This record gives sequence, C-alpha cells and structure tokens, in this order.
Amino acid sequence: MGLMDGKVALIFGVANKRSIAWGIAQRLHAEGAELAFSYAGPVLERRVKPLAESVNSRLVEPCDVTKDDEIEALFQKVKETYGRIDALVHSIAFANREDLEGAFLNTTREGFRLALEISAYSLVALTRAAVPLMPNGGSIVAMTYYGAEKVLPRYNVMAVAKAALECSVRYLAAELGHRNIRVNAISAGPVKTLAAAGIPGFRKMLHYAERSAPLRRSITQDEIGKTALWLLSDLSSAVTGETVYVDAGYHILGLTEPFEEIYELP
Ligand code: NAD
Ligand code: 0WE
Repeated sequence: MGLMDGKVALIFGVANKRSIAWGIAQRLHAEGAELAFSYAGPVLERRVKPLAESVNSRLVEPCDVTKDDEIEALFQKVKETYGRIDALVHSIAFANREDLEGAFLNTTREGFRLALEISAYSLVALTRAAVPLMPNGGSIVAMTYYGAEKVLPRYNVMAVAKAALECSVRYLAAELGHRNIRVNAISAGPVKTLAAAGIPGFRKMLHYAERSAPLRRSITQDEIGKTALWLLSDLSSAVTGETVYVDAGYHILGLTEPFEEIYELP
C-alpha cells in the first residue's frame, strides 16, 4: 500500500540525478505513483530518459516553459496517455549567470524579464494547463528559496523571481481551492545541484548554513522528496497556499552565528 497508489504525477525540472525534482520523483515512485517527466530541451534528453526509464515512466517529453506551443503539446500528450493527473511538481529556475554575479542594481530589463518568466510565470502557465486534467482535484508543489524574503549575497534577480513565485502560489491556491486543487511551495536550504554548483561562493554558503542551522547540518534531496510526498499526497489534505521550510530550521534564526560558541549558552 503506497500513499500515491493510482496517482499520476507530472514532474518538471529533472536535469540529472542530483536534481531536486529527481529526489521528489524517487519518493513518489516508492509510494506507487505513475510518473511523467518533462525536460527543458533536446540537450537534456540523454540524461533524463534513462532516469525516467528506471522508474518505469511511460511519458518523457521536452517542454521549454518559455514556449506556449510546447506547453500545449506536452499537456496534450499527457491527456492522451493518462487522461488526468493528480500531482504536478515545478522545480524550474533560471537567470542569466551575469545577473547572479554582479550587483543587483545592474540587472538588465531582459535579464529581469527572463528570470521572472522562467522561474515564476511558468508556474501560472503550467497550472493553467493542468487544471483541466485535475477534474477531481490535485496537488501542485513549487520549489523556492529563502532569498525571496531576506537579502542573501548574489541571489539578486532570482530572489525577486522567487518572491513572485511564492506570491503566485498563494493567488493560485486561493483561486483553485474550490476545485480541491492545492498549491504549495517548499523553501529548501542549499543543496549541491547543477543549478547551485555554478554559483561562486555556494560552497561557503552551504558550510555557513551547516554551522548555523538549528539542526547543525545541511539537507538532502531525499528530505525535500519526503516533504513533497506529504504535500502531494492526501496526508496534507487541508494544507494550501503554504510555504514549507525544509532548511534544518535556518529561517527561524534572528542571529545566525552559532549561539553556544559566542554566548556560552547550553
Ligand atoms: P537543477 O539544475 O537540477 O534544476 C533546475 C531545472 O530547471 C533544470 O532541470 C532545468 O532544465 C530547468 N529549466 C531551466 N530553464 C528551463 C526552461 N526554460 N524550461 C524548462 N525547464 C527549465 O537544480 P535544482 O537545484 O534541482 O533546482 C530546482 C529548483 O529548486 C529550482 O526552482 C531552484 O530554484 C530550487 N531550489 C534550489 C535550491 C538549491 O540549493 N539547489 C534551494 C532552494 C530551491
Ligand atoms: O535557485 C537557485 C539557483 C537557480 C539558478 C542557478 C543558476 C546557475 C547557472 C538560476 N539560474 C542559474 N543560471 C546559471 O547560468 N538556488 C536556490 C541555488 C542558489 O543559487 C544561489 C544561491 C543558492 C543557494 C545564488 C547566490 C547565492 C545563493
């Protein structure tokens, strides 16, 4: 008996086995879900296909979320293959590298537009396409980061995009609640993935979080997967519009230096 038996989940954002979306996929698969995958473009096909096959997926299709026709074509295929979906995972973000390195002040109009389109608007577009396939309700989860709320060095335009994403989650949740469609976000602490590895100073931020977080460690893809399983299954049936932190407690702190070392506390 699995928590996701008989449910179909459509997953966006697997690039490789380190992807957060892959951690989520594995937990959903272990609980009996049927998984469908979409990947960003032809370059990723070679990486995503074998992963999808390892969890017996029947649908692996490209979809660049900046293209309305690709979104439409993908959902048409999903409809033909399964007739409906129960869960959708949005684990997509992109900003131009130069916008995550320099000063936020220098963000270009085009860089701002691109980051918000791929990282935030795409949730609205994908949710709109998913609604007709969720006639009896469903659950949608998007990935976010604490930089949306508090200033962190170099997160820059991605922070603005994540703030828009979190707010979109609340507006979508309010509108779709009467259809029994729930929409939530997971705010994950730093994890070493493809999207994170290229960020200058990422390792330092990871170690800083490990020293400061109440649990005194970083988090894993699988821990995000477990929370996603909760949000995408019936276990969270009255939870919607929420941002759930999977960050070893980091976000509760008002002072991020390890207390006991400085103030000789217990
Ligand atoms: P990742 O690189 O494995 O995943 C990012 C995905 O976005 C990739 O699969 C990429 O193909 C996809 N993508 C980019 N542009 C796209 C487009 N135009 N169309 C379709 N897909 C596109 O890295 P990840 O760390 O697993 O990131 C997944 C999500 O988790 C992102 O939203 C990220 O902001 C969020 N997140 C990551 C961390 C972290 O520390 N790694 C922490 C909190 C939140
Ligand atoms: O959301 C993210 C990163 C998303 C991301 C990463 C890249 C790298 C390669 C978006 N676009 C790009 N574009 C590229 O060209 N995270 C939560 C991971 C992350 O990114 C940071 C972080 C953390 C954590 C950037 C600065 C500071 C901390």
